[in-house]
Amino acid sequence: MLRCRSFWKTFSTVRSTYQAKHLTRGLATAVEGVTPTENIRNIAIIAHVDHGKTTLVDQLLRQSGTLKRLSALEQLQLAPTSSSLAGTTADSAVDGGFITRVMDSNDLEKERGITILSKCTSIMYKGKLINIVDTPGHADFGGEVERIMSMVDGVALIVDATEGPMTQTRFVLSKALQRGLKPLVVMNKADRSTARPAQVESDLFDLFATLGATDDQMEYPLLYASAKQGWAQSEPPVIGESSSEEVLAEDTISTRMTPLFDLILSHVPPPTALDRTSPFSMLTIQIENDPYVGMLYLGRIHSGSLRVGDNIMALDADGNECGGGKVKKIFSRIGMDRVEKDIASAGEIVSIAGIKMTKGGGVNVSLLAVDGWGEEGPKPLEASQYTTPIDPPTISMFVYPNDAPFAGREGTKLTSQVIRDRIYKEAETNVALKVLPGPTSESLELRGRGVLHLGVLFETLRREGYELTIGPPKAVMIPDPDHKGPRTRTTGMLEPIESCTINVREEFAGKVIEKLTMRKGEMHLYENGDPEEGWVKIEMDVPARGLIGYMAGEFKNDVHGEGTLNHYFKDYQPYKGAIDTGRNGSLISMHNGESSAYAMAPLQARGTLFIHPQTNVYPGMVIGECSKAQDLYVNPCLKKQLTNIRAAGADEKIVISAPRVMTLEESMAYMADDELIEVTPKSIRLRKAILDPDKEKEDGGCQGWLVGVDRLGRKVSLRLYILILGIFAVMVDFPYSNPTQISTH
Ligand SMILES: Nc1nc2c(ncn2[C@@H]2O[C@H](COP(=O)(O)OP(=O)(O)OP(=O)(O)O)[C@@H](O)[C@H]2O)c(=O)[nH]1
Ligand SMILES: [Mg+2]
Repeated sequence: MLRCRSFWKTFSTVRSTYQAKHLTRGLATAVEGVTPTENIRNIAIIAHVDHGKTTLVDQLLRQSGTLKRLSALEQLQLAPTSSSLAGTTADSAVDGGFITRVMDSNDLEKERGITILSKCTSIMYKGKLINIVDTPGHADFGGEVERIMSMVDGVALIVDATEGPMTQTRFVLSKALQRGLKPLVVMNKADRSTARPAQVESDLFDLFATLGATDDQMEYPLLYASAKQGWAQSEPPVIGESSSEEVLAEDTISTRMTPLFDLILSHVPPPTALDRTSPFSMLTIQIENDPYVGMLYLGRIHSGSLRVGDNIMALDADGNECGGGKVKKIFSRIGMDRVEKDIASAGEIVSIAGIKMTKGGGVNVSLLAVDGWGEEGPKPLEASQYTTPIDPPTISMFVYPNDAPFAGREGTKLTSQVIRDRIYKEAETNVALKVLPGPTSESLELRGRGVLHLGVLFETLRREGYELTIGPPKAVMIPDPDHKGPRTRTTGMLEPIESCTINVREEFAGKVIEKLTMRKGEMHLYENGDPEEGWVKIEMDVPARGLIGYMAGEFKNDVHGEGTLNHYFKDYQPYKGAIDTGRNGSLISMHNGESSAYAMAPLQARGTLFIHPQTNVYPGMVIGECSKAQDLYVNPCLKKQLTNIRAAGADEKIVISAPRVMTLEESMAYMADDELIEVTPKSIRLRKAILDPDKEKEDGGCQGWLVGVDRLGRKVSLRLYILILGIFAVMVDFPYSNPTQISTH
């Protein structure tokens, strides 16, 4: 893992240098000055996860001449050695002499091989400026798709020619249709022998109809393509022929994507409706931090023009001034490179530097020219009008400062105040993230779209040097408006339900259905695929809390790695009752020290271990999963007593199996209700919320007093509450505080 990480670090640096060098400078002249609106196209690439969006953008960058071919020496320097890439999910770094996955530019994206943030790039084609927004396909990052919809005038919906429309295809298409955009469809991966274009085409048509597309939207144009091989065509390929790779001379660039370029120009409307004569206005969609120029506010200019040196103000959604300043720099993009501009006008997608936000300055803030608004004065652009409504977060987690015995050993940012500041800053740009006060003054409640959404945030924080403790993920419940009578935590409450589509081999279907039914899932479709291939498609509605533990790990085991489970938020339904996931208890260390192979060997019979020998442990740290449904306190630090007596035989050889090492997201999905995860730059440790239950019983600050339990199952003293109650009783002349009344009974 460490080797992979260090490889990626070096690789990223080298790659960024090459990216900057190989993005054509010729485009810089083209985007200089004001681009006429009829020469602009703004398009988003949307799809289900892994359907090939980023690979398609790579091809558009290459075939438009924006990305240059690497020299032989550069290719050699970038080519990964087989050992350095072992265990990573990303494809080869160089393909056909070009850098791949240009848009997946941040470290986490490169390591995981997925897109996490929406990003914008530009290309020039036939004298037109095409701004392309690559979006993530994973359900947890759906907020990223929603937020960029207002910047574009068209979308390219990518669908895998084998898999067909999936859950996230439905989600992103519904968002595009809601905004009234007319999608063009690219059936990608048409080179694969498993492609079934006719069936996928029919499924797509049904999906458009089900989502209530208008007549205009129903007449979507469709191209068959292979982003990997770099071609697009209007006819379905003849299987066998399509997969033949084009052989090009060293310096020739393929032009086989031409049908797609032409379709973008003809199908996506230019932003001509936007008014360039009014004063400047723009809604910020994304905020980036640049070490040289500071905060950059990205968006599509809604009206007017902007020049370097102009004074602008920032208004929040309620019209309150929340910042402003003199424009220092205006940037557009080529590949992942920024290109400076002196002037930009309505319809263009730009980042602006020089604005200082005073309070609440995040996304959805309107940047406006200071003058020229007439008597009415400047008004904020209504976010609801220009952005797509963001679906509610479904998962909630509590975050605390790290208070475990090893706190402060590995991180540099430890206090609740620095953690709080960083998380509130994140919430300004991470539109699907909600931050609320937590159960204690030092804690926060974070609400997000899924374990991966919040997991990526925690992973980012630990890389920045933060140490935190996080509580178990819970589904966000909302009150049922139709419920009459008293409410409890579950009575009168609605819980989020996820619609799941599962594709598995027939022999594993029973196991998956059984597990999801145990988790209160309801099946409403079981469809046999091609009998020769033996795959089935299952659709089930499952409470979000039931999916939390199942998605990460257990599902993969149940289907032996062959199968997919995709889900999207369906609706809120009445609480479905307690879920027994059948998780076993934990093996918990009761000693402080270094674990030893001698002590761990016999523990293997008690369950599965999570740690290696020579790992530092503390009392209350979870070191494994017990084979029974109960927690077991063990001593993993026991050392063999040395004596002076020589034994006749050799010592028995100690054999320790490889521990089960979980990633942060796997740990989040695995943890029990009374457990916490300690997240530090170097370690992810599972621990009990109460580290030492015996000590807690003895003192814990609650001796002899009434004891309450907080939302994490931790004991809290009710001393203060009793004191307040007492004072209150005296003040209101509570009957029992009157001695005469007591003596009469
Ligand atoms: N055979 C084949 N594979 C493709 C094609 N396009 C993409 N792939 C592969 O599909 C995988 C996913 O491609 P990406 O471009 O990362 O997919 P994505 O839609 O950007 O994924 P997310 O951003 O994570 O949602 C990679 O392994 C690509 O090499 C294609 O046309 N044919
Ligand atoms: Mg991608």
